[in-house]
Amino acid sequence: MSDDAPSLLVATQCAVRVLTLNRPAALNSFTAEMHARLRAALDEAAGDASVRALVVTGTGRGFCAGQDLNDPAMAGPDADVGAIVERVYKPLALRIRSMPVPVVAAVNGVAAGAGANFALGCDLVVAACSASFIQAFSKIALIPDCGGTWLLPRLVGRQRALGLALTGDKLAAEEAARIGLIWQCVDDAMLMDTALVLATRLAAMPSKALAETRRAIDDALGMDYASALSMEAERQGVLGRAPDAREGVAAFVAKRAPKFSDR
Ligand code: T3D
Repeated sequence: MSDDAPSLLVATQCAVRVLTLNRPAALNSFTAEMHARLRAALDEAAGDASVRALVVTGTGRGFCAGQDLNDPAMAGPDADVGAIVERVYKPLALRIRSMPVPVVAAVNGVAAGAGANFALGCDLVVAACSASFIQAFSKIALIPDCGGTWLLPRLVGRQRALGLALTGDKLAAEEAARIGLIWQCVDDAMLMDTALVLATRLAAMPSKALAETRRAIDDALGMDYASALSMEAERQGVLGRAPDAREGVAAFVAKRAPKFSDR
């Protein structure tokens, strides 16, 4: 691969935007430059009404190995790691979580450090059977970032979160699916087809309601039962008055496919 190859590839298939991390020689680890491209591409997709689902994946044998430990701007001896996490990893995690459309991670190979948590922060994670997840932070004397401390215990419970984070052991995709860390593990050859079929299906669904579902589930995790029920009533009220809900009901009654447009 030439040094001039873009570190992020952007493609569109119907209503699905596919973002591919493209630094395979370094297992698609994050440089400042790749962060900037990814951020711009996510912002652009969020603002483009024709985009109704997103797939993120990587080229080569890795999905993403987290921070590029050779990037002097971000991992050199003088790097302020806390400031970097605040400046790039926190906004990345929040951007994914606030996308107006569903985000599917198609994990094609090893996902380590912030690369693992970037994937786990997506709405649905589909991984190739040969892929793996590594909370590599403890091996370089750091804690999980890019949302790892929040995501891991919520996805797999405190004991498994600590097991993964303290040991930094590699977790095979099949086991990740078995314990509920990810949505699905598929044959390597089926990864992109599976992710694209899933994303295309989600793209035809009511985007606004899907994004509100994500927000409600995340918010409910911090609420008591009664508060969650009140939150559901309030937000259902807003969605119920929106055009997509009217279209959904009208399509059901008319026995036709709905055409959703809210975003
Ligand atoms: O600024 C900050 O630091 C704050 C942000 C922190 C967030 C983080 O993500 S911290 C965690 C950083 N990531 C890691 O610690 C993972 C480092 N990589 C690995 O442990 C291993 O590469 C893997 C377990 C992921 C894969 O192992 P393996 O044996 O399959 O591949 P490999 O031979 O180690 O790597 C292949 C190439 O990718 C190799 O380059 P080479 O020798 O062929 O020229 C290797 O150096 C390169 N590579 C892999 N990971 C990184 C990397 N280069 C730079 N940065 C990496 N993170």
